[in-house]
Amino acid sequence: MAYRVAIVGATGNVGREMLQTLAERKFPVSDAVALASARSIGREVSFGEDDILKVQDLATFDFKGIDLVLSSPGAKISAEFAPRAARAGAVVIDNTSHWRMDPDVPLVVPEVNPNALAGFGKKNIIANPNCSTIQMVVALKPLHDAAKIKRVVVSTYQSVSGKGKEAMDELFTQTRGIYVNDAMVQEHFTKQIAFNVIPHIDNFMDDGSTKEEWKMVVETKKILDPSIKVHATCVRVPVFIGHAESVNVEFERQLTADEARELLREAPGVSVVDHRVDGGYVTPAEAAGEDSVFVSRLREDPTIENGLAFWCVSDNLRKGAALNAVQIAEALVGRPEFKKAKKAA
Ligand code: 2RA
Repeated sequence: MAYRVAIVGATGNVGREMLQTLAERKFPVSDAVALASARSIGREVSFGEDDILKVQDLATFDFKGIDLVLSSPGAKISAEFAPRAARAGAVVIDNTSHWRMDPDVPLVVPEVNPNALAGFGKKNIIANPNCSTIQMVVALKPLHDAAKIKRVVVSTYQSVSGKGKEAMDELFTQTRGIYVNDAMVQEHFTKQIAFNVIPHIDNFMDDGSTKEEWKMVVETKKILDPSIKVHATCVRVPVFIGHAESVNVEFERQLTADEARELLREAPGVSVVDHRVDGGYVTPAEAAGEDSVFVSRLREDPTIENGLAFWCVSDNLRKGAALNAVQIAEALVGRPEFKKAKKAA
């Protein structure tokens, strides 16, 4: 069976990666439709090696007959269009923050909580978690199953592609400008991003944390276990693609670094690269374009009881967004609830 698939936000960083990932993984697509806001109508996007799709207007598109929507258009747009697509019978897999904490919307990382997909029919919407949450929970899941996590303290090093194409251009322009002595252009970041780091991603909340940090807290609880305490500091770094995280975990029982390494080696979606020599770890430049969550620098933390620290890196546009969405689609179409809903339609 093949499916009619619409990509919403098809001209953005994640939308283009979704098209690429669908083609690479040979997801059974009978018909692909590229949708975006009115200003992108008529632009062309590639789908696989041979197909070019002309972008159509999201505002007027009729979703009748579409089976699946993969979307990454911005939270406000998603709030408006997703229920419209769902009413027309499509299942929306949405990458924005709008639906993630809705109790009637599953928030899914297929390696971690695939069974949450059973609830997709409540709204016909499934949420894709935030990029920084996805890579962390993929690495935490096998460790939590083995030794039950009490608390996580994480610091992120997030690439500019998480903020979109214009943000990538700003890093490029500022870097070049510094070398050739051009005036500094600063539109998309609150401070200079070239040759700098910025401890601020998304809006500030009343308690002094940022929304990106809040997302890591509440999404980890929803996906993995509500009893896990998470404290996050999210930082933007002058890297184009690939988010890195320094993760410190406190468990209920002791888990040695060797045990953790063995568990992670067996875990789906994880690649362990952990050699205690120069270069024996993975950096964002090496993770870009790859599907895995890479775990390095595993070591016990003797400053707390049952403490463990590690470094993890992943391509934020792939596992952090497009790949996770396509994996959700793959898992969904294999589920009996989905097949039953399709038959009844
Ligand atoms: C970022 N978390 O990196 C966002 C993207 N979802 O800014």
